[in-house]
Amino acid sequence: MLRLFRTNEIRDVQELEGDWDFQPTNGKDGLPSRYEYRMPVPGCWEMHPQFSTYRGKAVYRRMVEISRKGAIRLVFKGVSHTADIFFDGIPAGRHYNAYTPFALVIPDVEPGMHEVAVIVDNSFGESSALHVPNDYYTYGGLIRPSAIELLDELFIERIAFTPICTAEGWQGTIRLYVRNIGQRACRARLQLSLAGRDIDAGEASVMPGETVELSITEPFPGITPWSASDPTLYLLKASLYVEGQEAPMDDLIERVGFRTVSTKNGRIQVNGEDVVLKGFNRHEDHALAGAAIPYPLMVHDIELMLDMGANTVRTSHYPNDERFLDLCDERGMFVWEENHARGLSLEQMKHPLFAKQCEDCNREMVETHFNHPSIIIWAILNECASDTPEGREIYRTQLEQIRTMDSSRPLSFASHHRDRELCFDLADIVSFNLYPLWYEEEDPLELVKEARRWADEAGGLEKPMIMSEFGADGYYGYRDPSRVKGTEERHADIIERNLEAYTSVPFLSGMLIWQFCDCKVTEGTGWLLTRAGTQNSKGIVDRYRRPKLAYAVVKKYYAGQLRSEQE
Ligand code: ADA
Repeated sequence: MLRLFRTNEIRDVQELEGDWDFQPTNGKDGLPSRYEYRMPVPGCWEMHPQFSTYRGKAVYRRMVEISRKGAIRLVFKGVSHTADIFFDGIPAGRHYNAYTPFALVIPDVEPGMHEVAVIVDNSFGESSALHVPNDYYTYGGLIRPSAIELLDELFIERIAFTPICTAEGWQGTIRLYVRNIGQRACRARLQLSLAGRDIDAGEASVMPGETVELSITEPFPGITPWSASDPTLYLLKASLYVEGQEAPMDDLIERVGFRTVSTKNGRIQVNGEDVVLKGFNRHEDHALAGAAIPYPLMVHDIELMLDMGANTVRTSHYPNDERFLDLCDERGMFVWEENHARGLSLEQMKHPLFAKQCEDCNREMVETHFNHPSIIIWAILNECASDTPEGREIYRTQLEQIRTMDSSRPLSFASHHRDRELCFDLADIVSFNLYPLWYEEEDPLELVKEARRWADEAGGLEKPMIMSEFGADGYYGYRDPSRVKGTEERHADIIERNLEAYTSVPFLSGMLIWQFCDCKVTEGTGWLLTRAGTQNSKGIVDRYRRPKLAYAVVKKYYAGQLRSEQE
């Protein structure tokens, strides 16, 4: 299942799920001559008993049947972490970053059987600026779905929908991107349907090798807006006609919602109404599935969060699987989505490939996830060097890059620099990662008030503020009346003291617990990579989703609070 709705009725799309041939290459280059193993896709190789700690290169290979002559497009929703794609043994493209989708077009494919092979590499190395040993685990494999699409010379590459609320009612700006992969200039006509309206989206000439943008803004009277309590979604169908042909050549279906996000008077508004974000940071990690979380377990995660009364999830620290974002759209769960970076020092940010790898990640995140109404915040660079003048320039560049692509959502970044932060003026929302009662013996109420002062004095005056991380370790099953650090009791106490403080102050627009579920971390040296059990144990549920004592505490504050707000 690529998405939770059908994305094409005309274009022929074949999902490449199921068992692929698999071979670790143990450092050797090129494709192997023999495949000894089978590996499920989507999946992580760490789920195979022989590869539970394998880090390095491995090849996934399968045969595909192409039914007609022409171009094909190979779509990968997530390969962890670097992918080298081969079609019939010939290099077809490369992609860096586990957490963003990418696609490759291969022209002039003959009908018949063909080989698709992917060299997957999750090792750390000099050519990787973002993927470094860290407080989470980068699994290996084709961790998200993949597909093969049959194309003609013109196709709709993507659609970007922006809802607009005016005094006259709801409108939508729809931008369509049509790409010519053929040999001749073509004239394209686009037809749209959305919310019961059929719309002529105009015509354009597209030269070979070119991608052309068409944009229209239309009124959509009588639609029901998307909100957390009533997450109404609409299918936006685009059909592409080529001059001289009666039937459409290609189509693309997106799913959209009408809602606005704004920041005024120090608060965050959805559809003009102030909201307080109550939720979790979540790593895509599960004891039985690694980063390739199957759909029923994604549903389980979101149901657990809803059961506790949460309304928000932060995709710490990378863009998430589109099926999970689809689910958030459907269940009315707000999303803070961020690019892939955690805790990089200025020296790491000066890596020669850092700027390019971030720019690609930002672009792929915003372009591919643009239409999810649940995403209400884009963020960058969790806990990086935003306390230095050089770091500030990098933050400025990346925030500008995202703002140019999408000015309809507020931007933020999570900072742990306290009164040394230099970038609050660049963002729309100020966000703090602070761990009172865990890393420091501080009082959460005093600290949150102090954080507001730091923000006000450092360019964040009158901007909404979020406690984007707080929490404590609690080892599942370690219960002891002593309530020492690490017990479930102490974990629950610390979560309670934090939530008590954050729900009591009038100036917070959000609180996101670190974290929803325990997650595996990279094994290494130093305090971060030698965490007990090689995992970050600050989850409210463990890696199997078994609730710790803190679960009931969260539910008391989130679900109880939400109920009393409605009354
Ligand atoms: C940081 C970081 C998280 C996690 C957390 C912790 O704030 O953003 O990824 O490492 O601390 O558990 O200490």
